[in-house]
Amino acid sequence: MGNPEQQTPTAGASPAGEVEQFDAIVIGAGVTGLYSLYRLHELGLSVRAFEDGGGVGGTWYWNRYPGCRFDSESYTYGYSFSEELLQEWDWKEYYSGQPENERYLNYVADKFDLRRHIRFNSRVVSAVFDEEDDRWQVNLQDGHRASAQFLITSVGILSAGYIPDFEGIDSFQGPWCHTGRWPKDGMDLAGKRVGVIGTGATGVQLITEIAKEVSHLTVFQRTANYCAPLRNGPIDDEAQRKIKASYPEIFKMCNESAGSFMHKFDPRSAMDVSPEERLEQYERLWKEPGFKKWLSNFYDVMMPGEANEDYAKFVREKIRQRVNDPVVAEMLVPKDHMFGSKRLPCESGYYEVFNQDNVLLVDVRQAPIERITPRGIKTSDAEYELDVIIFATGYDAVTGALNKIEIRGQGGQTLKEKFAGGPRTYMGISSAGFPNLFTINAASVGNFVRAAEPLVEWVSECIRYVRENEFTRISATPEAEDAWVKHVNEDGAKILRTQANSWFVGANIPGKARVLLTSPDTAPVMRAKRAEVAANGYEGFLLE
Ligand code: NA7
Repeated sequence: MGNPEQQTPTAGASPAGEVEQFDAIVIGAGVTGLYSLYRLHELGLSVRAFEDGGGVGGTWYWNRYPGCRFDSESYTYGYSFSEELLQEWDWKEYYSGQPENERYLNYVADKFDLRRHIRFNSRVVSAVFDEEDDRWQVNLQDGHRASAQFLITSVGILSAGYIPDFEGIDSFQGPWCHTGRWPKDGMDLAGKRVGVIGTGATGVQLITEIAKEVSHLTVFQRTANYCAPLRNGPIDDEAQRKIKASYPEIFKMCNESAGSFMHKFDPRSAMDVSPEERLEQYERLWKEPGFKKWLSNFYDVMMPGEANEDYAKFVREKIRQRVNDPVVAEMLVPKDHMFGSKRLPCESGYYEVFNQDNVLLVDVRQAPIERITPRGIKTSDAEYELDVIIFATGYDAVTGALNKIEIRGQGGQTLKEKFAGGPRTYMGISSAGFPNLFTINAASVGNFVRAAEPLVEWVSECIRYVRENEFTRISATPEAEDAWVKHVNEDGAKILRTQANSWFVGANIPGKARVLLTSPDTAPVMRAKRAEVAANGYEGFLLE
């Protein structure tokens, strides 16, 4: 499916052949791109963002599929940099849906007058570092060209959609799309026989919503997930007032937690209390909304080991209780990976969908998809006739969006070649041989905006330092990069996120190196490391 909004580019239409000159170029106008624009503009730099989409929002622009919403608390997900913005914006639901999230990011763009610095419908195809004048030459698909000293890739961690290379995909006679490119005008699913491939966080949200309108739904599941009730609801006026009065405390809590969420682990081990007390806590937290069920639980529930398996058993039982047919229930119960080793989807009635007469669950681990046919999907067992196919098959995470751009650094090497065995960066931000490039999308951890905001602030501060001290180049030293890669590999191996084959480690993409794609550190540790690096005159960076 193509771009839902094909318009002519807005800002920066320049005469043919002219190369626009800026201090900094930002690729992407999503959450990090918008804030990067804001900060760099505040510093007095001339900045331009190039955005592939027809509007701002990134993830919240493209993911228009039914059911798409936050599963972090809305009021922890907004920007914190402007008190005025915090007080002006009313989140309507505890876990806000895509339309409102897109509206919020548009509101931010308008409030801070960012739109005039963004050129929409502008796909960057290559960026080449000019070693003569220490500037990035950026080329767009439509032939537009621009140059800047600094290049910031705010291209998102989950933006390069992945559709498995199924044979016959183009022979299918009905409409099909990937959830991350849901058409702006929607898909007509009412009364249709719809097939969904994928049961990750996206599939779980989508399936629950579309099961209400389709005539028949076939869900192709390869791996069952541990899903837990989201328990969303509207924010009433009194709660709104309380939230607005508590932002300092809310953000303080987020800043102190490992993943920047407003939840704090119980410092006790699950195994140090009696089975009754353990179960009482599991049950009490299960009734709570969102991620609290595990992020406020005994700390070792989210670490490989006995407590983790104990909690997994509890969640499996919760799933069994909600599905009428015991055979289907067993198919939905995850048994092949640790609780929390994959991203945990939140749901609002997902399991009950499988009690509907018009819903069929197909196990494609046991009988894999062989091909897409003109009439539907053929597994090794049967052919399923469908009117519409939806791919909720995930993303080529973190490096995928970077690799779509030909980024050439010193000596003509490309970032794609350099990252072939996994990302080679210093703190996710900078890569040796790619001066003045900030791979901001490769450095976020946890609750996205909470992690992105301090990161963008650090990068802007770094750029200010470089300019004030009249350096023309900054890049990671090969030694700092080697040490960081070693840290990611060694310490990453111990954490829950590397234990299963998921996008966290690139294992969802055939042929992609299996490496932790983000930092193994908690958000507070990451911020402290970056602060120390800056305080030591950008230790680990080569300033020329
Ligand atoms: P995910 O979590 O990567 O899920 C993708 C799903 O697609 C998952 O169930 C996969 O099964 C399935 N998949 C992928 N390839 C195939 C093939 N070839 N056959 C059958 N099934 C397949 O992506 P999401 O979009 O759901 O979520 C991404 C993030 O967005 C999420 O973590 C949140 O942070 C928000 P598998 O599990 O690999 O067996």
